[in-house]
Amino acid sequence: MESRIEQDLIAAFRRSFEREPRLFRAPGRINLIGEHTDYNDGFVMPAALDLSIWAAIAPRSDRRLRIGSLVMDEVVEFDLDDANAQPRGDWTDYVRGVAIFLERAGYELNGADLVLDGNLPIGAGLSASAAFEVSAGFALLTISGAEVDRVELAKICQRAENQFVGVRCGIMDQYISCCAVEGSALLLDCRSLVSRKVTIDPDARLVICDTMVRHQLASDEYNSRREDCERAVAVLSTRLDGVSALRDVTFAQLIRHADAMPELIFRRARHVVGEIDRTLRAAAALDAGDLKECGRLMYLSHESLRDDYEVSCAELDLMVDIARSLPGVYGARMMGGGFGGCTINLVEASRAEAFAQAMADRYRAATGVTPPILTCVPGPGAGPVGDLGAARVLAE
Ligand code: GAF
Repeated sequence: MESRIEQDLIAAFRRSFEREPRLFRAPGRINLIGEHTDYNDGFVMPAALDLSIWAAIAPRSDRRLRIGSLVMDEVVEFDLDDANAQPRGDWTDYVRGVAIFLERAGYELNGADLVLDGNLPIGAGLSASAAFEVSAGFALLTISGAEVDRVELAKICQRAENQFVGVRCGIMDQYISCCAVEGSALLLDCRSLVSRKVTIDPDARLVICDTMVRHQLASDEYNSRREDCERAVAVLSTRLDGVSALRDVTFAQLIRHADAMPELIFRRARHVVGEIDRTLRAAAALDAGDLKECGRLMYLSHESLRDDYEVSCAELDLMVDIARSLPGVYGARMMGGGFGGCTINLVEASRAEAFAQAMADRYRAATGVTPPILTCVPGPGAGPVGDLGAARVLAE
């Protein structure tokens, strides 16, 4: 039995294209800790949300892509053979970008009719863009008769976002959308792309609180943080052997060479080097069932993102301050790229409901905004929905 959103998508597809689609789904993500470390070859600890983007798709006999959504009246059309493809500056770029970069990677795609939509809020830092890319990529590959290599698909989706959409994101969001494991977070080494499961104590809940702040300039700020990291690496690699990313630098080495770089660049690097270390410690703490230590590291992560990396905002700081003052909270921090979006809170299971109520009340009293709050139960990665393909994935 399809969910409501799946039924709506199928109905919209039938209306637009007068035939039957297949359905694919890709989840958004949360991240326990490890922020702005992925593009520095560091470690992250994401899990899949049970909110997703779905793609309804049917193949065409020509090389055209026709893309619609539940909320968009028009159907946008592209030619897969257009050698001069330019981004339109809207969400269809994620779909078209992935198609272009799948072909550049050697896949021969069929043309297709697609309708995409989901229940993942856009611009909330829950990685809707990666979910658009991955659901479209999974769908296009499958109807073109190709095997889906999940890690390869994640890399191609990241390339599309970097080079077609123009955001120089790391691999975390696309990786977890493709490779998430139900019931666990993953500790991902963003250099080797090897991950392992991290189990969250059943006595704790991951509570996501949305500030409702959507920052317009976030992608420019994001790209500029990445350049800051590259400047730090350029300096450190002239002084230390074997440094190709901030992952290769220890805290002691960074401090020793602090005078070689501008203070701002030093602070950016201090965040990244410290955050990689915090992420590994948090994984060890969770392995040992030490929720207090994991929470302490989450608070430190927030302070570093706020003060050294400067990607927080007043509303995120307010939410973390409120969390600190509430009973049963192990730790809290801003999550994702920053400048708005959500916090992630590690909360005692028995207090999670009271926490959500108190957070909503106090945030509303301070800002006038009612924050959406949800508890994340880590879900599975992308795949086909409700057909033989789904059975195959479940059996893997
Ligand atoms: C965004 C990016 F897409 C990720 O790659 C990651 O860098 C994150 O911000 C910050 O940790 O979600």
